[in-house]
Amino acid sequence: MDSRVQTLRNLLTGPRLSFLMEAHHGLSAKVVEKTGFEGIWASGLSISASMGLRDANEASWTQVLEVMEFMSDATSLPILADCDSGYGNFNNVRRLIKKLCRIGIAGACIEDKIFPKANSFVTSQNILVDVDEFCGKIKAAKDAQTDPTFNLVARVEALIAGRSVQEALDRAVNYFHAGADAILIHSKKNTAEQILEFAKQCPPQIPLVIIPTSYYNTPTKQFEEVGIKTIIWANYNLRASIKAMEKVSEIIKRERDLLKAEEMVSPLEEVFLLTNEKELDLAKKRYNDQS
Ligand code: SPV
Ligand code: MG
Repeated sequence: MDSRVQTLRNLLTGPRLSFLMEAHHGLSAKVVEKTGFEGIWASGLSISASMGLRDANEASWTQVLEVMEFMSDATSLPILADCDSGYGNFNNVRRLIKKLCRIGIAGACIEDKIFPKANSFVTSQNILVDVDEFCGKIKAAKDAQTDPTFNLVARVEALIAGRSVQEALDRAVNYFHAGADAILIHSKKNTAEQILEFAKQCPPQIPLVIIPTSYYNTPTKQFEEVGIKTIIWANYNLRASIKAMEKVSEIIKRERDLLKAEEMVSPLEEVFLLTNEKELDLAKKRYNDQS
């Protein structure tokens, strides 16, 4: 059993509030670990955007998993993989979960929308799948996992699709009974009212996960008070990197030299530290490498 799987289980279901920070490639995964976070959200939006693609299943699932494998190799943290709607039906989900277990991913999140998915913030057309069909996908995922503690998070998109809190609760309870280890309740409202109402009414044995991107102005304490277990900071490293790249590109373009840009970027030593160049040096000596 991979200990990262158990670590993620503890984060999702343990007694205290936990946080997963977004990463979208090996390097950002390393930065998240260095910062001191305990777990990583492998964001579908961020991975596809970093490929220059839309968050609409334009990248194939094997392309996405290739990135996740680099992330898994790059860090010792547990990774919760954003797997959109599972890249197809129950059968695609089975293959997906087996592969995720093989590449050291600690958990998968699947959402109750159709394939191909649309990003919850981009479109007003969020088409939900039937509850029974999604429960079938959850069961298929749990039957397929090769690690007994692999974590399956079922994401409820009912509020995103404009349905009631009651429908979201019904879906959450059904998904939990189908075998989900935790429920991610998502909302695109700019206040947390619906999420807090949902959390108060949800049976306490269901571990809840949220992504407060649109209601970012809510103090974390309020989520803690209603018993939410995990908060995902979903796309902040992607957005931070866009802003940083824009700024440095603009300055270099304008100045036609590097003087002002130098203080805006990490020193090269930091790159070598993150990729652990030192280890390669030592290994070359140990193995009498002549190249
Ligand atoms: C992601 O990070 O890809 C997510 C979160 O699924 S959201 O973009 O808010 O849908
Ligand atoms: Mg996503």
